[in-house]
Amino acid sequence: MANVTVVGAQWGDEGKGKIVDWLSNRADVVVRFQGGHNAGHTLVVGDNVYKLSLLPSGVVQGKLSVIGNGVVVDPWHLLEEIEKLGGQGVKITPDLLVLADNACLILPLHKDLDQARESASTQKIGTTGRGIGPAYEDKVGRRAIRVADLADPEALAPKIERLLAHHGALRRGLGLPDADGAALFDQLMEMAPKILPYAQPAWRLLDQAWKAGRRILFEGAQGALLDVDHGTYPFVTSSNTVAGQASAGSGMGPRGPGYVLGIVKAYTTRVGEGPFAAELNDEVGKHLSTVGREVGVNTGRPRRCGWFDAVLVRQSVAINGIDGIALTKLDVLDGLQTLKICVGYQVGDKVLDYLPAGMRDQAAAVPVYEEMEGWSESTQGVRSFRDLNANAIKYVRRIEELIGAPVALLSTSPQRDDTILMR
Ligand code: 2SA
Ligand code: MG
Repeated sequence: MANVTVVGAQWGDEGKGKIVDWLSNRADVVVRFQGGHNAGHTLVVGDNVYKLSLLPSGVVQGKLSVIGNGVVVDPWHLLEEIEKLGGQGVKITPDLLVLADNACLILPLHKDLDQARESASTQKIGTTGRGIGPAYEDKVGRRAIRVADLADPEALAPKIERLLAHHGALRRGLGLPDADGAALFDQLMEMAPKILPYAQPAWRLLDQAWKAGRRILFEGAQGALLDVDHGTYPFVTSSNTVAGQASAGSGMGPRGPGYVLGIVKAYTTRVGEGPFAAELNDEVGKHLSTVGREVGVNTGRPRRCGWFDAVLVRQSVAINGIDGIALTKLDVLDGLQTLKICVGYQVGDKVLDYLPAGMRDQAAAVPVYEEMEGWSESTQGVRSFRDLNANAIKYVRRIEELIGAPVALLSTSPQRDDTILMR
């Protein structure tokens, strides 16, 4: 296996954690390249359930794990997560975990801003409230504090001053008290010795790993429809979530991503606000939500549920360069009499076969559905494609046809071993 990049092909929560964990076995290095601790990856290994939000899923398998430069890092959260996993018997040391020294930090003031904006705004995004957006703003605004700055207190002090000058005005506008620069400096200095042992030029380590023939697995977070360019803007996260970001967010360049595996749930969910044409507010929606246990890993928010949207996933296949998909949670559809697949959007008097870019068009899109017969048999835990019932097979084949990509993996339960390799 060459390098593999795993990305969410919908709005996140497609089951990336399980698939990355499954693939980690066959990889030498696992790399996160965007997002932060807004991600929520659940790994079920036997009786153990691991919930990760910032650490690459490879840590659970003891694989060399890298938090790349494209990630925004809340260092206090990172230390907590390391400790929490330690309590579950997963020991994380600087031999196992590498943090890019050029990654930008999420600070308490970013979280303040994220939360204050969400409560004040008339157009809520439904963010995770973890400071992700504001941290990326400071990164592209060239004001961020980066991991490497923690090793240089003399340079850090004026950087904090500049950052606070910018945040002062924003905070006052939202009725927040001024942030205390001296206290922030002290907090950072206290934390620095715990974080710095993990800090390294990650691009260099990846370059060496690549040259030594190591297999690298890139672990995407969120999903393509939450991408800041390609998603349902402005109801998106603040990073590029598509596979192309694996290059820039790790420092490996275009040779990085390799085979692109899109993770696709057999129906659709989304957390937070924003357009969702195939959303269901009926009994079927309730079925998907309850049977699929559709609740946010980090925030515990219920996820909105709807039919499979082939328009979105086809677009996702294109913008990510997806070679094959892993289809997850097919078993959640067990017992539904009729299944619908969204195959187009009616916008005004036109039927589109793609998601229009305009915010009002996205909100106005009415799904055009195709119907299929469901099945009553259980598909849960099925370990061979031939053992699926005929209607389930038809459904999977129809999805392949509509999205223009083959199903490479089929996951039939949260358990690591309930994974069918299709080709
Ligand atoms: P943010 O916090 O700025 O990234 O929020 C912006 C939008 O991105 C969505 N978003 C997510 N959607 C699904 N899953 C995510 N991760 C957690 C999980 C979510 C949780 O995997 O369960 O625990 O609630 C995630 N992260 C960001 C978010 O809902 C906004 O729509
Ligand atoms: Mg998730």
